[in-house]
Amino acid sequence: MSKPTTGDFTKTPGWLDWYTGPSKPRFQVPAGAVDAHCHVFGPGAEFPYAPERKYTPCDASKEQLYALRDHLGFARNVVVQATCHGADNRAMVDALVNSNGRARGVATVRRSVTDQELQDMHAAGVRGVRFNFVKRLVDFTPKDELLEIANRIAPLGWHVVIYFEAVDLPELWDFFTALPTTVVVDHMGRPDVSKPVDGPEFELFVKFMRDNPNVWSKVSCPERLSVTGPKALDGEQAAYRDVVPFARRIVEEFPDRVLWGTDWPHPNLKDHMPDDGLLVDFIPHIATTAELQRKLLVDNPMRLYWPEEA
Ligand code: 0GY
Repeated sequence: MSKPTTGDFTKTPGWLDWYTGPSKPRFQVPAGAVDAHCHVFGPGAEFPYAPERKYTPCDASKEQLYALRDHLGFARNVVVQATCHGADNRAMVDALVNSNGRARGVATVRRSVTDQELQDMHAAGVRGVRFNFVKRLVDFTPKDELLEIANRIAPLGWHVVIYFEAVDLPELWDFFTALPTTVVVDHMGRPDVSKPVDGPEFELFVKFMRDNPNVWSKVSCPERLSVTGPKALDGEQAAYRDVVPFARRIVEEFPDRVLWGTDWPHPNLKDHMPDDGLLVDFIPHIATTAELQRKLLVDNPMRLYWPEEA
């Protein structure tokens, strides 16, 4: 793949560029697999980063994303609006309309969005909005504004993607359970994987999914959650092995409500940048049968993002 550039902006100090030479995964994903969580950044010279952003990334273009898709053996992408673009969805929408129908998107909108803008985004392939509660990434948005947005996008058949840290789930519970749409949680609600998989914190997340059949989870981002890191101990064990029990538990208990994504180009990683091929090789450790793999990578994302073809 080509090298990352910086466009007209200065990257956040210490910013890690995405991995330019991802390995070819040993795990072959099923035909029609969807990378259901990835981003584009800029390029900044064409699609400027938002003034209110909390970080300035390296550029990560649609061409680079689609080259990675092909390299890893995936068929489609779900491009999620990244916080560095705020509520300016142009880079994400541009990626969708230049994907030959092989990408759908998740936008960030404010209360001021017009019905026509929502219709236009729908025509481009947007199928959801993202509500972000991670304080290092975004400023606070009032819950009444978010609920108003959720009620406006519900008739379009869109869903809400929520991003939050595990410790904040109790406080956010009532708001989440009041949402009128399918709700997709990013990265399993960011569990602290140094705590037990059957401890109270993760049990609460499992209960959240169990009690609310409209809640789905992305079992993504082991590289973000792992303490043990990418190094496998021996041939038998996965990279990011401390995340395996958490993701596997969710896949096995909720096989019809899980999604997987690379999270390319991996914003805000401080210690290491993952080899995307290695991330794909993580999948059979958390979805251990061909049936679970097909649901995770094909059936579920198709039902949510391309229901007309599912
Ligand atoms: C992710 C995670 C992060 C960032 C964003 O939109 C974003 O800036 O999502 C993060 O820093 O944890 O899903 O890409």
